[in-house]
Amino acid sequence: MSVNVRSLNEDEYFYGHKACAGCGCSLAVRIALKVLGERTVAVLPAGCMSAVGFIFPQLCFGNNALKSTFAGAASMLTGVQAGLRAQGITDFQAVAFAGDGGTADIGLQALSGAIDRDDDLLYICYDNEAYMNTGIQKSSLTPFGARTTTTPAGKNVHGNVRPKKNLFEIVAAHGIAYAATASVGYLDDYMHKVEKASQVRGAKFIHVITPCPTGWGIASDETVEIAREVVDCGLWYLAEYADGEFTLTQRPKAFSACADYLRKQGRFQHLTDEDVALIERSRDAKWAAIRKSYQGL
Ligand SMILES: Cc1ncc(C[n+]2csc(CCOP(=O)(O)OP(=O)(O)O)c2C)c(N)n1
Ligand code: SF4
Ligand SMILES: [Mg+2]
Repeated sequence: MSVNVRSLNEDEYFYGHKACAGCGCSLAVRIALKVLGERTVAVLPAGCMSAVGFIFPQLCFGNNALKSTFAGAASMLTGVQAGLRAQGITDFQAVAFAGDGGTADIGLQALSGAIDRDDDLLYICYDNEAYMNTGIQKSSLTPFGARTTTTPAGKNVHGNVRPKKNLFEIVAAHGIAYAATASVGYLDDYMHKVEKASQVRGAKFIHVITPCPTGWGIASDETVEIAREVVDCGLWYLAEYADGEFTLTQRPKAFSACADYLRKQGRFQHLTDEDVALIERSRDAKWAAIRKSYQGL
């Protein structure tokens, strides 16, 4: 039987950390570790989750955990799991928790190498859509129109002018054993995917959307609601890739309005109606492509 809220491990492995109230990223780390269990070795590169988790002497992991260089989460995890196996230890899970900057930008080469070697590891990218730990700078997973400290909103330029990188499809294009997208707004789906990944041998990747109240300009009790809305309005989608096929794990019947999702967040307050219409058109184009190549509709 697959894991659910009732069967989820009651033990905590990520607690007492210093994340902001309502941090969606800490929820993703906490829940994944509850699914993976105590015999998990976690690697976290520079980023909010390592910054809030490794504050000596208040270390916050109940399982083994290491901090890596910003670029090197995947390669350190390769070494960790190979080292354990060399000692004859096989009853463990190896997982990385890396941010969008640490994954889609500086860590992409190490991740690509680990997938290419089909190393037996799970790489979870928690995506808060900017370099939050260093003060909200744009990454390649920052969405179009978002205001960050490096993509300010003014009269002529309305925040980020580039679209969000298609990281899930880039990872899948490696022919990886298992990859999935998820959202902390749909925790059952996320838990199920973490569990599924833990049962697959080889390289696995999960890209989970994790709102950041501080960087997104939302209240700390809106995290889960916003993480649901981004899926419901079609700006994020829940899917899997395995055996060479893409599958949707949630079939949206009708999208809610993108404007409702965007206007709730401080980082999108400057958007004009034309900007919102442009975002909706690019959502529709993305979904036209999804409908052509994904199963499950
Ligand atoms: C080589 C290197 N460059 C820059 C930094 C500074 N740095 C630490 S965390 C961070 C931002 C990380 O962003 P992301 O990966 O999205 O994680 P988040 O902070 O959002 O959780 C940066 C730029 C660093 N530690 N190492
Ligand atoms: S800045 Fe954002 S991602 Fe970082 S700890 Fe705070 S809420 Fe979490
Ligand atoms: Mg980030």
